[in-house]
Amino acid sequence: MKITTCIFDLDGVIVDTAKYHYLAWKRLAKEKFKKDFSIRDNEQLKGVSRVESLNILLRIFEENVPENEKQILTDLKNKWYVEYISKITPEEILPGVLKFLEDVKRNKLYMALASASKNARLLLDRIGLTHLFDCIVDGTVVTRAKPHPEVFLKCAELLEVEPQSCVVFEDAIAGVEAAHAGKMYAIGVGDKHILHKAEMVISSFENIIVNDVLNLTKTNKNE
Ligand code: B16
Ligand code: MG
Repeated sequence: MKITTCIFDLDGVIVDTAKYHYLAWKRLAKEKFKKDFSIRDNEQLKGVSRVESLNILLRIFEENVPENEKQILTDLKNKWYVEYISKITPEEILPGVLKFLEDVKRNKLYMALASASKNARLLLDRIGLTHLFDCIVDGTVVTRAKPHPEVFLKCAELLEVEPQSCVVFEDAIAGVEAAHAGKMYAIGVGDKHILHKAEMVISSFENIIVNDVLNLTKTNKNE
C-alpha cells in the first residue's frame, strides 16, 4: 500500500524535551523522597503518560503513595516542567527536522502529530510549528497510553487514511510497539540497539529523505 501519512511523536523526535521531563522528575524525587533519579531510569518514562511515569518512579524507589496524593505530585512535576518548556525557542528544534518536514509537504503526504503529552500544543506553539500539521492528537484527547495504538489510530481516523499507509516516527520503545500494534510502519529516532524493532532507525533527521520513507513499502512485512 502506498504511504499517505507521516505521523510524528513530539518529545524526543521534533524537540528534545526529554531532558526537561527528566529535570522535573529528578527535582520531584529529590524534594519529595530525598532520592536521586538517574538518567538511565529516565529511559523508562519516555513516551509514557504523566501518571504512569509517576507510578514507574514510585516503583523504582519502592515508595507507596495514596492515590489522592499522586495528583499533587504530578501537578507539581508538571508545574516545573511547564516552567522549563515555556523558555523553549525554535532553536531547540532537533537537527534536520525542519528540512524533512518541508520535504514531506513537498511530496504531498499528510503530516500528523501524535503525542502522549498534555503540553503538546503549548510546545508546538513555542517552536512555531503548529500550522504545519494536518492533525494534532495529544494527551488531552487520548485515554490509553502507548504501547496502545490509540493515539496513532486516531490520527488515521481523522485524516481518513488506512493505518497501513502511515509511518510513525518515534523515539520510545513503547511508541514503536504502539505503531506496530496499529499496523503502521515505525521509524525509530535514536539508538538502533534500543529501537531495533522499528523498520528503520535514524540517529537524526539529517540522515533521511522522504524517498526513504516511500521505499519502505517495497521491503516491508506490512505489504
Ligand atoms: P505531559 P511524547 C510524552 O510525549 C513524553 O515522552 C513522556 O516522557 C511524558 O511523560 C508524556 O509525554 C506526558 O507528558 O506530562 O507533558 O502530559 O513522546 O509522546 O510526545
Ligand atoms: Mg517521544
